[in-house]
Amino acid sequence: MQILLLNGPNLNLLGEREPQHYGHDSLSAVEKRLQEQARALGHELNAFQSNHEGALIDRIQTARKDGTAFLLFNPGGYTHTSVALRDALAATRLSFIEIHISNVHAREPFRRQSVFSDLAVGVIAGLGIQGYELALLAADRYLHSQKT
Ligand code: CA2
Repeated sequence: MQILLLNGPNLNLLGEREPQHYGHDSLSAVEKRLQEQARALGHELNAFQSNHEGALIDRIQTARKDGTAFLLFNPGGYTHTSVALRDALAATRLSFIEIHISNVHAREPFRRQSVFSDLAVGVIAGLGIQGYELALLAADRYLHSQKT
């Protein structure tokens, strides 16, 4: 099945700065690894990152029509603010897992609030880059459970 890995603003900087929060891997290394892992599970994974809210909304709307069955989504800083992205997810009714590399609950109080979590199948936070891999495994199980 088709899975979309969507990353929001500043995640293109992965591996370049703030390794104490976000680790040492680059985004392209994470995307490549996840694509290989998805292929091994019999899925195809497409990856998209943008620093722009509208571009992320457009990609979510396209996902509805292009056969995407599941979304792995790290909304970055939009996690805490973007009603427009939330509306796009609600409108397209795509199933998704919300991913945070850092433990948003152990940082500034404003990071504890997400506008997405109540719509998500699940939320992973604080497990580093590994969170993406765990989310993919959970998505695989979810997709299999939906088939039966
Ligand atoms: O922990 C996460 O994955 C976040 O979604 C990352 C966002 C932050 O605003 C959220 O509260 C939690 C920030 C992404 C910034 O990514 C960077 C990566 C490397 C260097 C600098 C920023």
